[in-house]
Amino acid sequence: MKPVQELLQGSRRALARLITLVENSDPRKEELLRQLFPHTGKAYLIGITGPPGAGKSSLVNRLLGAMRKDGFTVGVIAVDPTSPFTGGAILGDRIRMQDHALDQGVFIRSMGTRGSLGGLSRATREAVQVMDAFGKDFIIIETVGVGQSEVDIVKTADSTAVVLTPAGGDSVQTIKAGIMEIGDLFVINKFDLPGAERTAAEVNMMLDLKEESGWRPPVLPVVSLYGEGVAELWRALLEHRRYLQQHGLFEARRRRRAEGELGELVEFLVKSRVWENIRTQISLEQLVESIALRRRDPYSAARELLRQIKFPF
Ligand SMILES: Nc1nc2c(ncn2[C@@H]2O[C@H](COP(=O)(O)OP(=O)(O)O)[C@@H](O)[C@H]2O)c(=O)[nH]1
Ligand SMILES: [Mg+2]
Repeated sequence: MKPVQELLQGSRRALARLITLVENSDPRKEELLRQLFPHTGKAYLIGITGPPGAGKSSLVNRLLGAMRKDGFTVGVIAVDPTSPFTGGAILGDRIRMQDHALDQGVFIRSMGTRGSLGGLSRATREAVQVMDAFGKDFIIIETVGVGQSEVDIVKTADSTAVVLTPAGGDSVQTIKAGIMEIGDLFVINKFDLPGAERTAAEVNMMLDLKEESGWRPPVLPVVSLYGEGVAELWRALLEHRRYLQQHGLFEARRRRRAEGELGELVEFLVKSRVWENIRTQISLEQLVESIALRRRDPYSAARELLRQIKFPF
């Protein structure tokens, strides 16, 4: 197919078009991704996560500067699952990262729940594949670290930086549950604000309490507003990459990612096939009614539905 050839030859227009295509679950998507697959697996994935307003986009903007100075090409996917209408968030990301709007070595894409039928994490992963095939050296995934699906998204990254801020004394305590586990690096952004030292100390304390497992995540003070600490963050990311490679952990992470991808796809295909069948062939109304009226239990109803479905795929 033509867009694939164009993409592989470096067309940014084809890149944009193909991402839109996968995002909209176009019928041609599967075939396109299949064609791209042999060209993927080269890009290094960096996850940037943290609460809304922590300064993730501002940080990515600065990080892009450091990465470009070293000559790397970068793709950015800014995911905002918090709102179905991502206009505002997209605008925010665009404004924060506008330093690189005209840079041919940078490609920025925003994604929200609206455009991604059937799972934001799958849509993100597929957009990553397109950017990877295009030839980006690094791909940054910025996502709000609030729910399970967002955490799942950054779990697929090679290195993940959790961005925290000094705002409020209890911020670290309240968010630690989901995202403390996934941080390979911790950024205390807005280090210009009061309480920053204390937040950093708290995070360090929490990390010290964790069992040693080789890599001790660094806690890095950053002021994205002025670019302070960004060079150190970039260095720490490269150091983490080196650590993964030297300890054979890089392959392990990729294997875990492949396992997750496969599981996700199996579930997705089964689920969509099942509902496709149910919707087109079986009248659900009566069954629903009989469960609601307590004439029938949902387990046996579900089994009856599944017995009528045509497999295989
Ligand atoms: N004081 C201060 N404000 C910052 C810093 N970094 C970002 N901000 C501000 O925090 C707000 C949210 O930033 P944004 O990058 O959009 O956060 P995101 O939602 O995590 O992507 C913006 O008003 C930024 O200007 C910083 O280092 N210090
Ligand atoms: Mg943002």
